[in-house]
Amino acid sequence: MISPLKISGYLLFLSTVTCLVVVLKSEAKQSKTINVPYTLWVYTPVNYSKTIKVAVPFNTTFYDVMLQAQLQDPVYNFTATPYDWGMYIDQIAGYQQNNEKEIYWWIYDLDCKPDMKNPPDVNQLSPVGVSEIRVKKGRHYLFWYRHIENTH
Ligand code: B12
Repeated sequence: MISPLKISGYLLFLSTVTCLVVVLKSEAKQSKTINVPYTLWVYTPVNYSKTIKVAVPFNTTFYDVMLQAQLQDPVYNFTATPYDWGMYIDQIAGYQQNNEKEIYWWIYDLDCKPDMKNPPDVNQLSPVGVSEIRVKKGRHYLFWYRHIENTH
């Protein structure tokens, strides 16, 4: 006959092990590294295109991807201004936004590689800025320097 004390001891041990497994699993998921494809396009029609892959932990912000990208390749150098919404990107690769001509940097969150023959539309614009985008496996991020028309 097993004593009730022993049973509760076993149960306590089992629940501790289960908790430990759950914690370890979630930590492993968090520390998982993903390769994030980040593309630059300039003008419409696009006359400059470049893609880089940046290795970052899952769920990192896209702003952190940008910081990492500019360390890997100086073409990805950018300037940003802080607002309540996070960081606003006003220049990448030497292309400064132009208020007069209404040309800005637009961020697209895509489920496949951007294709110049079938460019993304307004529905594929990210609803949030770079500080709020959490990068996910399988997503492609495009920053397109283009006119405001059909975007906002
Ligand atoms: C005008 C405007 C723009 C202009 C900004 C022109 C400029 N900077 O000179 C344009 C059309 C270029 C633009 C772009 C974007 N915008 Co905008 N924009 C607005 C809008 C309609 C009004 C802002 C404003 O003038 N406020 C009044 C002034 C006095 O206050 P302000 O603080 O000085 O305003 C500045 C900031 O808001 C900044 N700004 C504008 N948009 C964004 C977006 C982000 C993420 C940040 C950090 C700053 C920022 O530019 C404004 C003018 O200098 C708001 C909607 C709203 N109701 O606020 C959306 C809004 C702020 N934009 C939004 C978004 C998502 C974007 C984009 C990220 C869209 C995209 N997918 O590319 C891009 C920014 C990309 C980048 N380069 O970082 C969202 C932000 C939501 C969020 N949680 O992040 C808003 C709230 C619209 C919405 N979806 O409801 N935007």
